Amino acid sequence: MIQLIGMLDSPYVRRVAISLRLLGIPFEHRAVSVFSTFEQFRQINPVVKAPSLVCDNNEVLMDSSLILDYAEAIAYPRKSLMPSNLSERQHTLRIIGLALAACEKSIQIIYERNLRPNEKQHQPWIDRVRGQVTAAYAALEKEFKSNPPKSESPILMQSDITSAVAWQFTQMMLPEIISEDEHPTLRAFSEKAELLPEFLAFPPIGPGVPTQN
Ligand SMILES: N[C@@H](CCC(=O)N[C@@H](CS)C(=O)NCC(=O)O)C(=O)O
Repeated sequence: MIQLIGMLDSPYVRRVAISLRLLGIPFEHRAVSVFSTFEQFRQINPVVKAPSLVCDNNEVLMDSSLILDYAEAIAYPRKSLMPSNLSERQHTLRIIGLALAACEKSIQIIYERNLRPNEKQHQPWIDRVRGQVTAAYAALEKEFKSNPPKSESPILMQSDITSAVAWQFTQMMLPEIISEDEHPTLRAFSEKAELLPEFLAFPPIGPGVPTQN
């Protein structure tokens, strides 16, 4: 059985876990941390990137979007979380790109704060990244507002999963950066998504990023 390696407090690991479940692909989740169990992770993937996916023939994949590309191929033609229509797919890719940028920039702030000593923090860089997180969520809110997901529908697409996971992650880790009140559509969507069985099955739990300060 394929193995998903990484902690669920990583939005990348969590989007893959939820997607695999929604695609109906059986897998074993191994909660190995890139920080607290670095050596154990290195034995599985010397590059130490979460998520990693150990395939049935022991080949190791990394990067959530590439893993999801592989997962889509396994599930094809039975199921897909991506639209096949070109213009819908274009829009879906835009939403996923915004949500992934929001994750990446949130994580850069967390790493800067936690992994570098106080005296080595560079405020102009933090301010720049903060502006990028804010811009990504402002654009996502605008997209969700103008094209709200059909919340009654149980069919979640990859853009929905990644947006909900990203929002939850930033709210959990950097609540002071993105105001819930300024993102009512995303907030409401995230609240609904987090109640779905596929989200509840993979709660965002983990040791977080150790702090040097
Ligand atoms: N673009 C990658 C980002 C993955 C990523 O940065 N994961 C973090 C955990 S949230 C990680 O592996 N951190 C350890 C490191 O980069 O050294 C993806 O989509 O999977």
